[in-house]
Amino acid sequence: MDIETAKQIIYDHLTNERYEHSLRVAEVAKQLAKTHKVDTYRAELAALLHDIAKDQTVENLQANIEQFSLPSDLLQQHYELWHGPVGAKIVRDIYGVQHEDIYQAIYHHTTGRAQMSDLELIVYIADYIEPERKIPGIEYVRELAQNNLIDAALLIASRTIKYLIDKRVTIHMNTFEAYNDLLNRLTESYH
Ligand code: DGI
Ligand code: FE
Ligand code: FE
Repeated sequence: MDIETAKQIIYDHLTNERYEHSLRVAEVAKQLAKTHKVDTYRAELAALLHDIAKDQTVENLQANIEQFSLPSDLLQQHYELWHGPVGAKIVRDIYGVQHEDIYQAIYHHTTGRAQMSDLELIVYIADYIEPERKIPGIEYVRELAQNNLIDAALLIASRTIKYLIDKRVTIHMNTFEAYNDLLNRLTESYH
């Protein structure tokens, strides 16, 4: 799939606001991919498509989880965690994007997970640091992202966990596992 086709597809799936968010995430992802020597086409495509299912109603997402035979325990999780897995299936099974790493990057973009690839890290980070995100201290995360993807992702995972605790919502195991794994990878890299 070419980049222009992907833009048209998400334009058709998303509200204008979410479409603009996806374009910004894709720009950041492309830049990070270039800096960190990751395939820029795959990073841009995965980032453009990452929220493709975000504007579906909860009922639609639920129906898609069943139709695509996604793990049924997803339905026990917070509904915010549904659009990544559903989006990954739409991109692969409906639009025919067969790259496994793009599938994984879209699937896990909300929680992260252990052993994220560089492409997964880039989508996870770009989603958090895109220029319209106004989060206190975000400039520091943007700086880290230029130097070390693991360092930046670790900070994002820990901030997300704190934020979710303050909101008193349940936290997915992948969110914790992303944090633990990134911390281990970062400290190992100092040996
Ligand atoms: O789709 P976006 O808004 O661009 O961003 P996202 O997919 O990264 O995150 C959507 C929301 O999901 C965000 O408010 C944080 C939340 N989230 C991330 N990890 C968890 C989570 N919510 C719950 N309940 N549990 C998690 O582990
Ligand atoms: Fe998302
Ligand atoms: Fe997003």
